[in-house]
Amino acid sequence: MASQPTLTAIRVRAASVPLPQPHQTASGVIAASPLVLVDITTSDGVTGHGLVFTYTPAALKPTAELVANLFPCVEGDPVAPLAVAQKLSQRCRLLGTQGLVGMALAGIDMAIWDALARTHNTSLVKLLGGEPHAINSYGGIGFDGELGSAAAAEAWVKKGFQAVKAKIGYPTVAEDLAVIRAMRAAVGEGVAIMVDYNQCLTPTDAMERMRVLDDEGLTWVEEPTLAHDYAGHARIAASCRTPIQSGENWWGPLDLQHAINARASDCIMPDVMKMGGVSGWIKASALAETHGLRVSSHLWPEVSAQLLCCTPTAHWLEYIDWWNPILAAPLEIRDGKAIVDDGAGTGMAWNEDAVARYTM
Ligand code: SMN
Ligand code: MG
Repeated sequence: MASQPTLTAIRVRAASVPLPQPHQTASGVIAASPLVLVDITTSDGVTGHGLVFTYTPAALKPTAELVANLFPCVEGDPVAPLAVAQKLSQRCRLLGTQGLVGMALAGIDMAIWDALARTHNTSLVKLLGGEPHAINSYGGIGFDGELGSAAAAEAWVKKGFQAVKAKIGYPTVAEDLAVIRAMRAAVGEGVAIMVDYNQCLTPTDAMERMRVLDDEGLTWVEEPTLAHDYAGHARIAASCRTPIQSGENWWGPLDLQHAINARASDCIMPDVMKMGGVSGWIKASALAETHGLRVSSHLWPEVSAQLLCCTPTAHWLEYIDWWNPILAAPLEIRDGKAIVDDGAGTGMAWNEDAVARYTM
């Protein structure tokens, strides 16, 4: 048997990529994406890529440094991402694996899975034993008011999308309702509409608002209250017919298990970074299957599309194009579906000329 390649070097860069328009949520505005680009090279000369999104520039350089500082723990180890994830999580037991540490670990995990797939000259989906296929995707809409949200919804549908998701959490539920109805009027009955509160309500406020929104035919209502208030989410979910969606802020499969135990969410949308990279997603996907929970994705459309191909209860892909400026081959969407092709790796590789412009 040929000897297994090993992890030989890492390159970590910090970049800030401006959004085409600032993305406003009920819990803050994002005007640029602070990104840590992780490149891990193997003894075969293959380089795998991972991407960490730190939400705020304040966390960018510290996260980049964490990635660089953690790599020596696994330098020289085989290109075996599950084994590396296990080793790193054990090494970080006293420190903890949430927050910036978890994000840094996920960047390393994504890069090693990418390297492994590239070593075998195959895609992540084929490496995992899945079959590439098109994935239904939705377009995101910011906190853009009645007119802005309706116009944005119409624009997504004109591009072929069959689902849209808007930020809500306006001062009154009447305004939330007006935004939802304006979008519905713009896109018609056949298009799925989701809404996202980004954790801005108390459970009681959310239950009150859901009494008003429950007849709007929403596909889901996302994070109505604090992401880690599983009991609060469970009370809201039990009080309404509209499915409650959550998951983008859960740290690893254990948070998912806690959410499942509490019946916090009717469907789930892990974030491949906060869930612990590709290794974390695989475990979350198995838990979701055994509990009959539909799985959608959060950000990272390239790698998430491939992972959804391997997720038995796959639901919707969240499509964003924010990171396209630095990607060599951004995800392609046709008729509202993400096209998962036969390209090697996770689908994330850099457009180096562009990276040079945005690196800090
Ligand atoms: C979100 C994504 C990225 C930045 C802020 C908020 C979000 C979503 O909650 O669901 O897309
Ligand atoms: Mg969200």
